[in-house]
Amino acid sequence: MKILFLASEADPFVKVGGLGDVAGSLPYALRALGHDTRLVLPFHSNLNTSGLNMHRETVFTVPRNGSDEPVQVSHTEINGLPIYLISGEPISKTASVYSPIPHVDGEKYTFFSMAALELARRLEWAPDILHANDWHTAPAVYAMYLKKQNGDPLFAKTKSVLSIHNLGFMGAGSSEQLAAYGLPPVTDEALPAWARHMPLPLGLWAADELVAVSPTYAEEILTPDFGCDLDGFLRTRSATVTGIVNGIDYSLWDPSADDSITAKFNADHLDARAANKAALQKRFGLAIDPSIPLLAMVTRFDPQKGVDIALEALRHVNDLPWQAIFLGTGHANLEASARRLEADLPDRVCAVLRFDARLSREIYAGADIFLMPSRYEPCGLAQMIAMRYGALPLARAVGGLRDTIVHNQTGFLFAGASPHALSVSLRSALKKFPNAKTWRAMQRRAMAQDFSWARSAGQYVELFEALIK
Ligand code: NHF
Repeated sequence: MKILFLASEADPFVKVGGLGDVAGSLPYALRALGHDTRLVLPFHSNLNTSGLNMHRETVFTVPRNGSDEPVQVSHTEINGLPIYLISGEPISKTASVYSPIPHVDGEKYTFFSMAALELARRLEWAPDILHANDWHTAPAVYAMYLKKQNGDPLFAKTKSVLSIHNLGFMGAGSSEQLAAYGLPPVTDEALPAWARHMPLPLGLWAADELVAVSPTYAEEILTPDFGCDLDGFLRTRSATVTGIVNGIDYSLWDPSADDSITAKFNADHLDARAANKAALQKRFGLAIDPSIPLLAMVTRFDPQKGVDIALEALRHVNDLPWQAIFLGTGHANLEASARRLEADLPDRVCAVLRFDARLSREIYAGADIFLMPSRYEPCGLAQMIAMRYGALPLARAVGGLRDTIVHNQTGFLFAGASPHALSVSLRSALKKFPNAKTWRAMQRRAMAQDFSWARSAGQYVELFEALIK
């Protein structure tokens, strides 16, 4: 199959969130399964292209409000995967992948989406599958739908798939930009009126298949609690909604080969893991004691992630022995709450308020329990990494967390997004911790899970094949 894969960000060029991990892995995994996958990204000036051989592929224009908007395309290759980087005025305007100004991103990603489709034409490369991701590339799905309606032969056989990594971000405020590139509102009343001219809803409306990044998230978005007011519309499309859990890159996340950690280890040599915990305790001025459970949270400090829930819950279990490290940055009020807990419990809590990829690895390798009390979690990657490194996740049973963690087997799940629910679950996990035999058995089971990309790419391929049949 020929698969045109569009994304706003991809590792190793740039990674802002989980989408960067996905777009930095899935296209390679699809290619490894024998499919002609090609990745298209916007060429932001802050992209890391060091060591890559880049060459100018082509230049062309896309129509915008009666004039022509110039597009330049560069080409490179990583591990055999062709990658096209799109430049042009709307993209060079900002150095960063996402701007806080809605219409700036609306302009950029509508331009990018239109340019990516036009690129396929210039390459005379008719894709079997157009695979878009989130709101940024959803306009391509809608634009292709319109092109097909107008009898465009290039896309006559192309099917579109839109992956939903986060339904909450829809690209609001881009209506004028969509119109400028010739994308009118839809009139279908199945879509709520406010959504008829917004990038993500248009993509959800036009795509042949919708993929949520976990089976549970696929169910959740059909409900009022998680549907962001599109649940009614999504229920009308429920036959075309599936869930496929993301993977993690096993070569990048491997505790037996990770140079960032103090002591490498694997499931057969878990003893060696203790040195990582001791190193963390020492570095952060905590009592160096293997018998005290070390809790950790590595996250964006965002209400979605439930940092506030974790901070409050720890106060509820203050009668038990534990230590905790928080790593991440984000909302100022959440950072301040973390600082307060650290000030109140200085000998057991450490708040490291920065982005630190290396330290995150040391934490995965040394922590005993990894907290993820997310309010919603489409898939979640950190719990899979934690399991791979033998840190047992303690997470809310939501979205991908529910699909990847087996309660009391590979981690701990609890139901409500509240400090009380978390503290009850944490209390029972902390009680289990002194039983080294059971704990180790859980760690081994967690480490043995298969979260490889090969597995999810296989599921995507099955879906693509069914679509084009
Ligand atoms: O893993 C990549 C990521 C997910 O749960 C995560 C999220 C955003 O919130 O699919 O997208």
